[in-house]
Amino acid sequence: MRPQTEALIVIDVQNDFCPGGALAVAGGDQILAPINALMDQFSTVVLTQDWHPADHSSFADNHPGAAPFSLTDMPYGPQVLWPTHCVHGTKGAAFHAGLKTDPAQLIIRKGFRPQIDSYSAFFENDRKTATGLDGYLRNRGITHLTFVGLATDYCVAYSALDAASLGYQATVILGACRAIDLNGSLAAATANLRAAGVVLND
Ligand code: VGL
Ligand code: ZN
Repeated sequence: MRPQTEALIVIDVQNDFCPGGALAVAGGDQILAPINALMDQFSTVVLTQDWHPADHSSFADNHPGAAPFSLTDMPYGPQVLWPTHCVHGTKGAAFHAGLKTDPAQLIIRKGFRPQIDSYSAFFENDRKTATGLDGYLRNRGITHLTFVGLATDYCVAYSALDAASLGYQATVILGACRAIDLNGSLAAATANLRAAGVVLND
């Protein structure tokens, strides 16, 4: 068992990010076994869930004429327009049935405000609106975070980068993550993670 100062943060292991889902990440279901096994080592396990209303502004479907995976300008900066995914309450938004959820003490939902997307478990894409996760972890004296889940280059990377900038020791276990890899986003994300001092493990 790891020290009580460590937490495992499991990002968005939801049906829509797994094979057959609306925004399927290749091999997304291959990480279930390693994540489930890792949970046994941590006294604090947090799960996140991408949790969008149907009218969410990150969906290409809500921008007439826009193609999925194209970029748009939001008041907070450029935003990828995604296929409609993880609509709250749908099967696609549910955790993959193979993910152990009993060990989780907290489930953080993010991306529920129609006008702001949220990749990070800490801050929405305006980089200002907090999810509350930092307060929860700090309150419990947690200083070391290990990140796993989907997708490496979006929600996992943004979460780990925010963790580092908030002062946590952050590690990403790449073998327990899978990437979307849109226009070089995986290489960019790993470079940013290394530059921020996030430890990348197999
Ligand atoms: C994610 C794109 C859109 C993720 C969520 O979980 O990485 N990516 N929404
Ligand atoms: Zn999303």
